[in-house]
Amino acid sequence: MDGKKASRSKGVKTLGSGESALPSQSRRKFLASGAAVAGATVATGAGLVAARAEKIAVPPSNQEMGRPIDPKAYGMPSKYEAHVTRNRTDVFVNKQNWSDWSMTPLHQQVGIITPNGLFYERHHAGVPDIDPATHNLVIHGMVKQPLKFSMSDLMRYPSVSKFHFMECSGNGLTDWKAPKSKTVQQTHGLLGCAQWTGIPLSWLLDRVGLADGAKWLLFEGADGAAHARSIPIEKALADTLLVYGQNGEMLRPENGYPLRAFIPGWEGNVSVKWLRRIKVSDKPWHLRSETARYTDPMPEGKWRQFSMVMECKSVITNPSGGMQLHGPGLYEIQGFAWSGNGTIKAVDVTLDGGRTWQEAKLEDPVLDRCLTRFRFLWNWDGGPAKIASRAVDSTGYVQPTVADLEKTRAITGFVQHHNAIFPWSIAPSGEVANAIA
Ligand SMILES: Nc1nc2c(c(=O)[nH]1)N[C@H]1C(S)=C(S)[C@@H](COP(=O)(O)O)O[C@H]1N2
Ligand SMILES: [Mo]
Repeated sequence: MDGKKASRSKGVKTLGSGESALPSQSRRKFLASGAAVAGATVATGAGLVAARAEKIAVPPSNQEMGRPIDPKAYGMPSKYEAHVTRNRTDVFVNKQNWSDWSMTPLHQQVGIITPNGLFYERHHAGVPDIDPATHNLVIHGMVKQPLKFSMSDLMRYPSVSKFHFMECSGNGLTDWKAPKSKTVQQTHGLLGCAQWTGIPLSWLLDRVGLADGAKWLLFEGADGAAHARSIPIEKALADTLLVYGQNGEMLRPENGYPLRAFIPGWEGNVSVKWLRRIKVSDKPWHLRSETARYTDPMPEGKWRQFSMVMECKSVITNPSGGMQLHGPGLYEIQGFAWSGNGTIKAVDVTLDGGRTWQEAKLEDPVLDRCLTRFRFLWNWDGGPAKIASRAVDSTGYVQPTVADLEKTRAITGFVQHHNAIFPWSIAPSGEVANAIA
C-alpha cells in the first residue's frame, strides 16, 4: 500500500510494518495457514518476502556523528515526511481564498489523534492575528452581571481536557456527484480528532448569572467574517467548552488561537474560533450561517435549520483512493468511525459492494464522540472488489446508505451532513478508486 514501502537491505526484502503489526490472533491464523514468517517465501498483500535468517544483514550504523539539534526550535517532522500535509480540495475551486479550507490527510494518520499541523482548517475570512495579552471575552445580554475575561483570567480557572472529533458539516459535500475526489483526504478530510483543553462554559455562565428566560447564546468570532452562531442554552450548559489548548499545546492560529468554543459532537461550524463575545438571549438570531448557509434541503422543497449533530459515520482509510495494492494476499483494512451521539458500538466491512458484511475489530480506546480506529484482516484474491465500512453507534443508529438518506433528505447541490456509507473499488491491477456511483 501507499506509504508502506518494504525497505531493502543487500537485496533482501524485509518484513513490512503491516506484517509485524498483525494482532496476535491473526498472526496465529496467518502462521497456521502454512505460511511461516522466516525461512519460507510468503506472498503477502504488500508483496513482501521473508528471507532466510542467515541472509539477513543487520542494518548499518553509519552515522559517525548525527546532526546537532537546536534546543530552542520547535521540533519538526522528518524531512522524509514532507509529503504528509493538509491539502485544499481539487474538486471545488474557490475564486478567492479568504473563504477556504484545507483537509486532514486521514490515510496518513496512524492513531486516533490528528496532529495539530495536519488538523483540517476552515476559515470564512482568513486567519486573524490575535495577541493573547490583549484578547478579551465578553459575556453579556440576558445576564445578571456582564463580565469581561482576559486570557489570563480564563487560564486561572482549573482546566479540563477531553478527546473529541470535530467534523465540518460540509465534509464530503463535493463528492457525491461528479467530478469526484480521488483520495480520502479529499472525500472525508474535513475531520480531525484532538484532546481539547479549556474550561466548561457552564462555569462562566454561573459567574455572570443567567437571567430568567435565557434560552439561546450568540457566539461571535473576532475574524473578518465575524462568524457567529446561535447555540441553545441546554447544550452550552451540558458540555460546551471554551478551549485554548489542542493536543497539549496552545491552539494554532488557524484553529482559533487564543480562544475558541468547542461543542462536542456538533458540526464544526458552531465551534466558533477566535471567540470574543457570548451574548445571552431568549431566542436564536437566525444568522447568515443559519439561513443562507448550513441548512439542509428536505423533500417537498423545505429546508432544515439547526441540524447540529454529526451523525454516525465511518470510512476506510487504508486502502483508499489513489493507493495501489501490490498483488493478492493479506491486507489489513483500516479506517475510522465516529458519532456525535456517543461511542462506536460496531463497524462492519463489506468486500462485495454491500451484499455481505463482516464485523471489524475496534481498537481501544473507544471514546465518547471521538474517532475510533477499526481493523479488518483481508485476504485479497486479486479479483475486483468493492470495499466499504458501516458503523453503528451506542444509540443503535446504523450508518445509512445513500438510498436510505434519500428517503428522508433531498440530496442535491452541496450536501451538508452527508454520512452515507462510502465505497472504494479495487481493480485487479490493484488500483484503488472512489466508487460512488
Ligand atoms: N470565527 C470563526 N469560527 C469558525 C469558522 C470561521 O470561519 N470563523 N469556521 C467554522 C467552520 S465551518 C468549521 S468546520 C470549524 C473548523 O475548525 P478548524 O479550522 O479548527 O478545523 O470552525 C468553525 N468556526
Ligand atoms: Mo464547517
